Amino acid sequence: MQMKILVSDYIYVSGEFLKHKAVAFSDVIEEINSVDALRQKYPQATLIETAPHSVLYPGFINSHVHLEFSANKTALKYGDFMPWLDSVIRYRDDLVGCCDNVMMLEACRTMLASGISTFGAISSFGNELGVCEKTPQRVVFFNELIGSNAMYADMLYNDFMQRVDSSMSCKKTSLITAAIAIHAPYSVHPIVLQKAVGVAKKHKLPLSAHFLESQAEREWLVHASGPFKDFFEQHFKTSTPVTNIKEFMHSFDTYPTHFTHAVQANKEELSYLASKGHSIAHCPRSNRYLGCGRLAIETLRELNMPYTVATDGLSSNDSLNIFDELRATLMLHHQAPLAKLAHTLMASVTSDAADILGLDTGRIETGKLADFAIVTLNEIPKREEEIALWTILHTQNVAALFINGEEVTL
Ligand code: MCF
Ligand code: FE
Repeated sequence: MQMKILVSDYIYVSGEFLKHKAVAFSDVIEEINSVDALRQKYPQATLIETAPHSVLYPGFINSHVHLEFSANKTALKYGDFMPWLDSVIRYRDDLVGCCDNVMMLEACRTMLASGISTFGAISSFGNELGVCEKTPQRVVFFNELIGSNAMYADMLYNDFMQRVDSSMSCKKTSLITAAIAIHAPYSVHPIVLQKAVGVAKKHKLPLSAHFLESQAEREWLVHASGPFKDFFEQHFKTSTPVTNIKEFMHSFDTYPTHFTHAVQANKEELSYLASKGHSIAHCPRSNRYLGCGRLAIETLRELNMPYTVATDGLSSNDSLNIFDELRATLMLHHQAPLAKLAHTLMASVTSDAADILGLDTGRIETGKLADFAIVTLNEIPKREEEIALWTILHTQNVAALFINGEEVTL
């Protein structure tokens, strides 16, 4: 593959911004050095110079998105979790039914434009596999297991396993990694849950689960009461939860899992999850729009627990732009030191996300896959310790994106 050399004012390496350096790469990163040294060593390489005030980042990773809900604009009710869930039950078939490939490819395009080179697609039907094969991005394809009724558990599990198999047999060039998503503690029967965790473990697939998203979920799992009681009585003719918080957490004891939301998890629970090597997907706009509250990222910090920032789907958001999400994160956590949080957030969508999902991207480092997002700032930042902050505040879309060493049309 043709070697290329990318030059930009700053390169984001190990959480710092290196000045006067360039990167030589094919489909993987060969070397980071001065442009002169690289030109001498790789005389045949194509030189790509970025605009003034540009910062070279690894391609961004959006760890959690529901593409199949991309048709939602006003159908789903925002403001409170249970009315939202009721509206999902009411409109899900319509929304998923009218969400065609054109619409989902448009959703992928929005993500590309904001610099997302990899996303985690949570799929409950498998309909979006074709789109995920087509899009230039890398996709961690999370096949969702859902179903709390033991009577249908086998049927749902078989359907789930067929979807897992399909995503495992994609061509290597489609850049798809098969993965497993457990929907939530209230909606998955513990027996099939355990089988699915076993599959993830056996094939070393990334594993994720929505967990303690709303106060209503907590009340249901702890006291078998609250708004979920009516919900289950009305839709599923049952009034007892299939599991409890401890049992659910223990199901993942032996395999590091990416838990989405965890807004209503207390310190003891977060500490337990951290002790088992788990991580959190933080979706601040989704949490705000569904009335779920604010994740205590200060507790995650205390526990040294890694987290990603992710958009969730258009089922609970207004855009899939990663910079919109990062700005919202800065606003929601108003008590956190601003520039320092901006730094943590850039790691949450690059190196931390890659480590959590087991990807060989997310870092500009020799040997890593050559995925780059180029951000062009309005001017050279007056203080270098604020580059991450100005990146988040001033960027809507990236200037260019490279995946596997190839520039992608935005
Ligand atoms: O993450 C948000 C809110 N929490 C839970 N689920 C979903 C979200 N966006 C879409 N979903 C999907 C979920 O994957 O909605 C369905 C599942 O397929 C809800 S259960 C009928
Ligand atoms: Fe979600």
